[in-house]
Amino acid sequence: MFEFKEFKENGFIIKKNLISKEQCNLMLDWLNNYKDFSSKDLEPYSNIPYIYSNILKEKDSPFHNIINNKFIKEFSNKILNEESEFYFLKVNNKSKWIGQDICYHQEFAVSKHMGLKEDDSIQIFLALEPHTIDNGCLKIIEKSHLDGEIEHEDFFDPSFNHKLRVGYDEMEKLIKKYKLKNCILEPGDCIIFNQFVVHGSASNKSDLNRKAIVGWITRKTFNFDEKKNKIFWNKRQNITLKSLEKKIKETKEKIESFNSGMKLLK
Ligand SMILES: O=C(O)CCC(=O)C(=O)O
Repeated sequence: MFEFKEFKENGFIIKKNLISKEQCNLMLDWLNNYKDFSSKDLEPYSNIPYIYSNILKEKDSPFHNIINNKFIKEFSNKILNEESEFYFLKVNNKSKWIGQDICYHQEFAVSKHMGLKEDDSIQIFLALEPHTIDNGCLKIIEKSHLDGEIEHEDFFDPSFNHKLRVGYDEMEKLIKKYKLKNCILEPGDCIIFNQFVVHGSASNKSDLNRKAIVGWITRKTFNFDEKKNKIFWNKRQNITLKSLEKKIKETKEKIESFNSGMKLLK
């Protein structure tokens, strides 16, 4: 399989037309009737969906076709050297006008706290709509998996959720060695990538939505390490609390000193 060699060398493959445009349209229609959102599934300060997480609940959901896709099954079994299965599957919507950016990261920065080891899992990212530079396509650092685990720094999204980000200096080091790739995709195109590949995406200020199916595939023998994950989860909440406390203190100081922050010329 040619793709196997490519995956090992570049850390990813792009499988064009993995599913047809008709299948994508069927899935988009299904999502139009989806109502199972919790508040964290919505773009902050709006009612616009960001995540559709319960896409396999109904037996006749078209997303079962992804779980049973022959190419994905054969490819992941070969890469992971064992019978594999989906660990989760969801749809991300980077909404037109307000869709947020995703900081550069490796999946492993999070997955290692679930008990996953090196080369234990792969990620799929399948476009349901056209992905362009304008609507915030996925950007990957080709071959960055060759550097193994890269240091991440603490970061927060606009809803103050804790994120792990590959920082400025690390990105500068990477770009001296590897290329940045804009993953421009048509509906049905699928990227499969190694969990060490550094990736992120810009915000969507365009007039076109950018939906993608996102999933992790792990070996069937993988056991989720609940204890380890709970320690990580607690650590994240404490980092968030500390940062919020600092922000509150700064805001109080600002109120006391009233300073508009602008350097006025008059
Ligand atoms: O939707 C995107 O642009 C990025 C998604 C991603 O990085 C992820 O789910 O790990």
